[in-house]
Amino acid sequence: MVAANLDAEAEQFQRDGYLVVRGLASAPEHAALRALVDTMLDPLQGPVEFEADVGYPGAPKNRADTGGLTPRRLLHAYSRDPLLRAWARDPRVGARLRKFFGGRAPYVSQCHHNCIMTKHPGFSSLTSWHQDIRYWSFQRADLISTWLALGPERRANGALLVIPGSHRLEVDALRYDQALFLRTDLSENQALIAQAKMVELDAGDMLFFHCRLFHAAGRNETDQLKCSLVFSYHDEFNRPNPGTRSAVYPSVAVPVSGA
Ligand SMILES: O=C(O)CCC(=O)C(=O)O
Repeated sequence: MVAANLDAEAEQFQRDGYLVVRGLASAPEHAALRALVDTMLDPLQGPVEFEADVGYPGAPKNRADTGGLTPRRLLHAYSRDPLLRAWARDPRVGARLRKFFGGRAPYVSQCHHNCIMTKHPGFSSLTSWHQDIRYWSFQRADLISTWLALGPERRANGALLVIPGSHRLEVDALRYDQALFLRTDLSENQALIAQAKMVELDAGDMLFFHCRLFHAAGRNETDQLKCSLVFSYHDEFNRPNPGTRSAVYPSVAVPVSGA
């Protein structure tokens, strides 16, 4: 029964480049994670990427500007706490990743994403259209990220937008800007972006998405913090290229049974 569901999920993932598993974390599980994250936000525990650091549209320009020290990502989630490590290596996640990787064993990267994404009321910036692989360096552009919602994610608080199937596109280099975001002034990019879908999540829902999937997100216009736990995975035969930032910390094997 579980295997049949995983097959169907894998088929959908391969086709669309993303998949949402509803209620993967139970209410006590996501409540415990959210309570843990709250302790990391007050007092703020580093390392942290601040809104002023991202340089995204709407972000304060400097840390000294109003809102500049608004946390955007609590970095190094894996090494922060045993509960976060357990989630990165949860067998329910691992079993799916192995399916999506065609039977190859998944490893969690400590170099990429590996963070708690926060979007605070007041000073959150939007993220333009991009593929996560743009700054990563692996033998193959075939990684998968997981995004566990720790509260509701809707348009109003900056839910993710994705372009289904875009992980299979070959996009000419001229269609990106210097920071490797899709140029929105080009009609062919506008036609692609017009296919976007919003990924609405509730606490405990997990989004799996491919590193070549184009995605974007808006600001948090509500008065409530949004936060999500995000890890990235590669398979046992897809290693980070030596000497790159993708190889700085070792990846960790993920158990795949017990899903
Ligand atoms: O929440 C957001 O603004 C999107 C973040 C994102 O796409 C990323 O960090 O790759």
